[in-house]
Amino acid sequence: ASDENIQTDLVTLTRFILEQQRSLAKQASGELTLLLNSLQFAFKFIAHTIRRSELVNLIGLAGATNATGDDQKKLDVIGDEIFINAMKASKNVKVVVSEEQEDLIVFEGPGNYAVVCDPIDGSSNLDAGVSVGTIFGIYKLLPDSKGTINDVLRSGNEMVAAGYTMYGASAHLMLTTGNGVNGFTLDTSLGEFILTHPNLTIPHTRPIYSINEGNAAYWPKHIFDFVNSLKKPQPSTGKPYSARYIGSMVADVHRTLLYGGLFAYPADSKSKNGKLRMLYECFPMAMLLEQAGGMAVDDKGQRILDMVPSAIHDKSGIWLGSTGEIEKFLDSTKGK
Ligand code: AHM
Ligand code: MG
Repeated sequence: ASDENIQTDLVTLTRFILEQQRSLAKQASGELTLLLNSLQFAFKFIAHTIRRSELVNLIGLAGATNATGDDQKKLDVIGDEIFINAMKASKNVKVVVSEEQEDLIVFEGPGNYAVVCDPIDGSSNLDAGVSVGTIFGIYKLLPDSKGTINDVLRSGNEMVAAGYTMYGASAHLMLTTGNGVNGFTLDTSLGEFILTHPNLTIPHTRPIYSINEGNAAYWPKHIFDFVNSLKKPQPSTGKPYSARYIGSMVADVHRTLLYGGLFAYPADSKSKNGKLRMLYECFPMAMLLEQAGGMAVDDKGQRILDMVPSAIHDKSGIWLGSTGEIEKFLDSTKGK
């Protein structure tokens, strides 16, 4: 675009959340706004660190002890530290649950929120330059709580906000505060997330399935049969589904949100409760998908957001995506 065509009235994430706060007069304490600001700082910092570390690893820039990365902190540890420090500094957060921390963290001082997160999900893909992401969900503390495990052992329905940032060719933030989904893209020169996908909705159907078929021998028969049925020419189109699996949840869900289709990680005889974590992987993605007009259920077809974890790192099987595709899965699970 020529200079004359430059968009000069950008909606930054900060502007967006301030405007949202003003329109939600009754909850306009501004605390969630401040918390979202601290979150976006963590995302920018992690995005920058991932970019930089690729170079550090490849050419051994100053500060790296060796080119193999042995003496460097692993990126998921750095991501975790960045996240926890940002939440601590915000003074609006009392409780943090991180995939990288066995126990719940409770901060001293003020704060009315609990944040659950996977700071760098899909980190096994990092060395190949595949997109990874931060997944997060936010609960308001229970009335009169000073911050305990009960603030996070709650159903997904009680989350007040959730989303992810995918660190790919650009950093993409998909956010819901329970009022639809909005997508932002980081403009690195401005240092701002810019609203690029307002009111995002997922296509109602799309013949794409995304599942690790290497586990097929461990699946229950009805799941095996269902996935097989997708590989046969479909009555409506005469063509089979396409398979797409990156192996990085944020990237697979991102594609599913934008293009439609089905993403699943079911439980199997090897991983009896599935692989993905209920609190900070399944719930935030389920909330986003539903807010975008899609669905998210477990292997038995129960709604993900209705589940209640009994421990912070509990897992669940998950099927999420376009309503048309999930309904097809639900039909196939009836009575199984
Ligand atoms: P992680 O939290 O250890 O990174 O694992 C979660 C990742 C997800 O991003 C992805 O959907 C899944 O593991 C892929 O698992 P698999 O390699 O078994 O297909
Ligand atoms: Mg993870």
